[in-house]
Amino acid sequence: MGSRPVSYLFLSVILITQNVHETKAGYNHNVAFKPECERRGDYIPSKCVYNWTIDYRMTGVWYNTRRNSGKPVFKYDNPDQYYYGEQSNCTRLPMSESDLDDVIMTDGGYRRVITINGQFPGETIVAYNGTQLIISVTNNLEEEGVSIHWHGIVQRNTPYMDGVARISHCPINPGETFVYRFIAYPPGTHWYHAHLGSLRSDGLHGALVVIDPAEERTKAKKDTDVTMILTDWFSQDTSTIASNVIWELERFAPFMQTSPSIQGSFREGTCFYQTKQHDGMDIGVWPVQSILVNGKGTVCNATHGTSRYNCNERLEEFIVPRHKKIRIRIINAATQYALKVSIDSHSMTVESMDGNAIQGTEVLDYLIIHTGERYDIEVATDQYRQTPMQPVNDGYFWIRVESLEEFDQPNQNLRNIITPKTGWAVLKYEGSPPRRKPFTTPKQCPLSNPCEILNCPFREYRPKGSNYYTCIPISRTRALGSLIDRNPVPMPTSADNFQQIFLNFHFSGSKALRSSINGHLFRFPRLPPQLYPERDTNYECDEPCTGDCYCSYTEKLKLNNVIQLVLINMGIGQPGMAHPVHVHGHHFHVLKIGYPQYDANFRYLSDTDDVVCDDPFCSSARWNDSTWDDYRAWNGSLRVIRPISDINNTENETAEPWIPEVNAVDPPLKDTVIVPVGGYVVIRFKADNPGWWFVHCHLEFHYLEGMAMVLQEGEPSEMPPVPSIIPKCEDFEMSDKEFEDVLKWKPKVTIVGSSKDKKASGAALPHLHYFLPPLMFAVYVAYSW
Ligand SMILES: *[C@@H]1O[C@H](CO)[C@@H](O)[C@H](O)[C@H]1NC(C)=O
Ligand SMILES: *[C@@H]1O[C@H](CO)[C@@H](O)[C@H](O)[C@H]1NC(C)=O
Ligand SMILES: *[C@@H]1O[C@H](CO)[C@@H](O)[C@H](O)[C@H]1NC(C)=O
Ligand SMILES: *[C@@H]1O[C@H](CO)[C@@H](O)[C@H](O)[C@H]1NC(C)=O
Ligand SMILES: *[C@@H]1O[C@H](CO)[C@@H](O)[C@H](O)[C@H]1NC(C)=O
Ligand SMILES: *[C@@H]1O[C@H](CO)[C@@H](O)[C@H](O)[C@H]1NC(C)=O
Ligand SMILES: *[C@@H]1O[C@H](CO)[C@@H](O)[C@H](O)[C@H]1NC(C)=O
Ligand SMILES: *[C@@H]1O[C@H](CO)[C@@H](O)[C@H](O)[C@H]1NC(C)=O
Ligand SMILES: [Cu+2]
Repeated sequence: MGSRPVSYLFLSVILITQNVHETKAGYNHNVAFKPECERRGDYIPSKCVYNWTIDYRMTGVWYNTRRNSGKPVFKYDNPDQYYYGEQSNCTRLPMSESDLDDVIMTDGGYRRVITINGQFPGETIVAYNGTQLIISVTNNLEEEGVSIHWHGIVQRNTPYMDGVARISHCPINPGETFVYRFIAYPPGTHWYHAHLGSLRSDGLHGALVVIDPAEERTKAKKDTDVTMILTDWFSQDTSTIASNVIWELERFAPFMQTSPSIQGSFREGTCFYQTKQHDGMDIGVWPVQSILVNGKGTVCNATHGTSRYNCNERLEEFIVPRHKKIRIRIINAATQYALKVSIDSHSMTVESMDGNAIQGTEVLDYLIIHTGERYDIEVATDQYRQTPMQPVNDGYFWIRVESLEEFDQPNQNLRNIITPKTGWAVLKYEGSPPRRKPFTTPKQCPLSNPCEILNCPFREYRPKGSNYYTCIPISRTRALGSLIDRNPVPMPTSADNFQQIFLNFHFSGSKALRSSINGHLFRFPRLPPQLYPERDTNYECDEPCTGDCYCSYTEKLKLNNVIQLVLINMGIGQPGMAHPVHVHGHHFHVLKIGYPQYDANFRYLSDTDDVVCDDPFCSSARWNDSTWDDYRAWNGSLRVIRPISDINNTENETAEPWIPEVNAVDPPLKDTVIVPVGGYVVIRFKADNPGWWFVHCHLEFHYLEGMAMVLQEGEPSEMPPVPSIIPKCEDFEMSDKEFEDVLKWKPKVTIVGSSKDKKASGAALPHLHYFLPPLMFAVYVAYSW
């Protein structure tokens, strides 16, 4: 690889349909964020309106919505040139780079995606805290129901707007429009995604940024503030993959080690062994084809430098000013893979997690982000290196997004080291020469200065080659003081208002190991409980359940109780997987993360000693030390009384219970947290948001299989009333008697000329257009060619 200018790599940042819709800024990630509804002076807009249509599109196709035609794009005689197929006379014509900006390229392959107003990912919503968002969603799909969940929004007073189809409301049927209306709260980097089946992984997702207006007046506001949505990508629909996974067809995953041009069919002799992460535990069920950044990626090795016919090289490029502190809002929207993010030559400081500010003192080299999570990072753009490969002023750097894959299975000793799947994007300093590819190399982590990695799904990394690492658990970060002032850690004042529930996210079952919580595979209730609060809509669970129940697993929370959930990941069925657990309706405090026992190489050895299981699947569990059940034991202020240096002093243990590594003073707030294999996470929140809230593993295949449950917060009488006009979805059946009556009906015999009938028919003709709200008309975005 020489240093010749790489002219084919022209990466434009002007994105699809930026100017097609006047009411919004579009998916514009390269400017400092401005809310859609601008405020003037101190005026904060009370409402922002969005108008969405959900549609199918193909990747790699250039659409002309005015002419209702699509033109596939492809390479042909020159690996640096894309062409499109002109269907009127079946010829191919070269495409300009700016034309290509209107194409959803993903990794260069062709497949169906689900889009919002023709875009993937959907537009970024930016709103001020406290603003009312009105988002009209028209389902223009042929056969799938739709619902949109606003991940990070707590939906106070509006639990039926939470968008979990079959829990919070009914699926939006094809052709229907549902107008979501809720308050943009709390501030932070959030996102939205489909929450029925697997449409989220087929493209239905985007960023939702809530800005605290107070922040705008402080130096917390950045000149450059961009979103970076990460996802793993496959050449097939997620529902196809999900049904294949159930039959263990992943062994013959069709696109292993192949380019997108030979995808789509099972190939004899291609066998995928589920890959392993550092602790020896499983990662994704299905091999990932590529990793996308803001919808762009490649199946090839982008750092390799050679252009090939099957390599898409239109990667995402972030153009940033020099000598500034910029903010990148990272969202992992992946189906299944945790992703490790780094920027060559740069370190990063984490500002917030799931939208909640932390004391930004941790300078990191790598950030591991699990699906569902968000991290805001600050990056100083002051790195210049003069090397043969990186001439001065050549401000191009690789952003690397890697899977955690380290081993594959044939080698049981975990010695078969594999290259992780990698996605690439480019950080480009303003004023750098055009059309360059970065020449930067990955980070070096010498023993004298080991690399810091935030949020490992295990305790520690063993050195690799000459590189050394330190894992920082998120429980070691501390919430910003002002955030704790607004959201103090709820403290129980008596045993009566403290509810502690152990929830085991794991695989269980006597026939086959399936995704479950406490041994329960989730089955959606007959009707959305939120819409039928007084009816028992659940499929009842057999209790005790020892690993095989298939039911609408629900735990009741008493209103205003302090809720402590102990999320565990234990029992037979190992090797397991770390599960990113998302709790709807709340941001919770992370009090403690407990890890299992590891061997000298930090491979999983056995489950934690802190928790005792009552059955082999660990469908019910408790603390080993029963004094930990005492609500006072978790009073974090005791941590201050007994310093770390006094850890071995047990003299006053009973009088002053103390649990190692608990932070109940200023723990971080999150809404999604990773539960390590063999370990646990203690989270706490106050049950002050009545509603039915979904709790689930955010890995798509696990949630689809049953790793989900419902928290019923408050009694039905304590729930906010549901608007009577909200659409309902009920089972339907006619009795024999009712059907007999149906058959008895006969059309009325009309006597022609009867004045009475004329009058009746006139009255029966309503003016239809009065009844059709304007929203019922599907919106088609007009692209300009
Ligand atoms: C949505 O767009 C359609 C067509 O552009 C328009 O008629 C309708 O009023 C819009 N609805 C809202 C809520 O903005
Ligand atoms: C085919 O149609 C396109 C678009 O109308 C036109 O630009 C091109 O010249 C045509 N090619 C031939 C060979 O007719
Ligand atoms: C955000 O808006 C809510 C009301 O919706 C308000 O209670 C809160 O104080 C606002 N600011 C912050 C920083 O939470
Ligand atoms: C990409 O290619 C370079 C150069 O051959 C190699 O060093 C690197 O390991 C490759 N990366 C991946 C993820 O395959
Ligand atoms: C927690 O500890 C603090 C400091 O010792 C004390 O003031 C407070 O009363 C304790 N709370 C409970 C519920 O025990
Ligand atoms: C409970 O804790 C004790 C002391 O640490 C330990 O010896 C024992 O193995 C633990 N029990 C379980 C079931 O882990
Ligand atoms: C506590 O005891 C353990 C085992 O005896 C020892 O390794 C450790 O250094 C002690 N810690 C402190 C802070 O004294
Ligand atoms: C134990 O508690 C007593 C009474 O609060 C106190 O005087 C003593 O110093 C404590 N001992 C230790 C080792 O903390
Ligand atoms: Cu999971």
